[in-house]
Amino acid sequence: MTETETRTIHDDKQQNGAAVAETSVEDVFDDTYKMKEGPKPPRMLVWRNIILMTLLHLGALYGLVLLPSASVSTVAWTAVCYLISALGVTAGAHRLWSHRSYKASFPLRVFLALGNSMAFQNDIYEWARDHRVHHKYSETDADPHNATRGFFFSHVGWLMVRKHPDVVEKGKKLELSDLKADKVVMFQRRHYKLSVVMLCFVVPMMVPWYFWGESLVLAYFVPGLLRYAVMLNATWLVNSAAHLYGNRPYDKSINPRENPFVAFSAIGEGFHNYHHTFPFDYATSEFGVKLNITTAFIDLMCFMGLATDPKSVSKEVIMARVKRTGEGSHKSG
Ligand code: ST9
Ligand code: ZN
Ligand code: ZN
Repeated sequence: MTETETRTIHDDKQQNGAAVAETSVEDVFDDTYKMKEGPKPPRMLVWRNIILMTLLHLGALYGLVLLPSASVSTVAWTAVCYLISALGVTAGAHRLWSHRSYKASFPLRVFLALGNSMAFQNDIYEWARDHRVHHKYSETDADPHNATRGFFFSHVGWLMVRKHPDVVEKGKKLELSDLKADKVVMFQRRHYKLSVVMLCFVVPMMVPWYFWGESLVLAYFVPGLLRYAVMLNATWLVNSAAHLYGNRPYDKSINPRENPFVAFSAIGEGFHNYHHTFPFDYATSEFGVKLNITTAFIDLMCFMGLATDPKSVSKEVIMARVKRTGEGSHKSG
């Protein structure tokens, strides 16, 4: 980002009445990092994760077989669980805690932390630490899901091996004091395992059984395992597909791309060339709520007074960037 762009964004915020200092979040690409020369460290498989991921996906397949026999209420409940857990990642761990792209009140942070435990994608602190290091050292050894290592590694393979030492080395130097100071984040980290058991598995299973008499087996496999596995894969597609397939209207020098299918399944997180170019924009896109339920949700929270100070980028700054570094595929809507 040029100095003029930074200043324009800052001016925009002041015009919008947002009394926030320029973000200190370390989510901007650091081109001074150079990967170490010589042979790469050996790949160390983590068999526990490989086995658990395989079992989860087999369970999800069985959930798919059971799906036609689920009641309408159970299908609707599965969608509700998908939405709440997805928001805990998109509006919570990602746009709020990783990028600080808006401010959230205490009740909203509690809701997002509960949704985040329902999503079972590591606690908010760990998720945001890995995500900041992903933006700062994108597509290098210090990126936890470095997409230059291929689709499978960036999708799920990175969760089945020990991290590259540079991820840990660079991650330890990140500024994370904002996360440590957030009581909701640290409370969720302290009670993470119990919160996951309750919110990712027990609650999704017990509600259909208790309230409308669904069988416990179906309620475990459909709103539980199937919903969890689909949501995980929708998230992972941002790291894999949206780093490999799609247009690059904002910056052709980086891998992340605009991918409408990923945007749809990840409730607004597939506009990835825009997002890596302007990581502090609360909408992660210049097109507002289009294919972007998360932006609609944050707008609603702002309307209700539960969120404030959404940061966005002016059209002039976007268009200047499109002209300067885009590949010529920019569309106006
Ligand atoms: C999951 C995460 O699925 C998904 C994240 C996706 C991110 C997507 C981003 C895209 C944009 C947003 C889009 C959202 C869309 C949502 C759509 C919703 C529909 N910095 O990790 P360990 C240190 S999780 C600094 O064990 P190993 C640290 O001291 C799924 N330090 O490393 C740490 O200790 P602690 C369920 C770091 O041994 C220690 O090292 N979970 C950093 O190499 C050890 O850390 C799983 O599958 C860092 N970045 O093991 C298992 N990293 O944490 C998850 C580490 O106590 N993971 N340190 O401070 C694991 O089992 C392991 O992490 C491992 C690596 C085996 C992968
Ligand atoms: Zn990315
Ligand atoms: Zn991000």
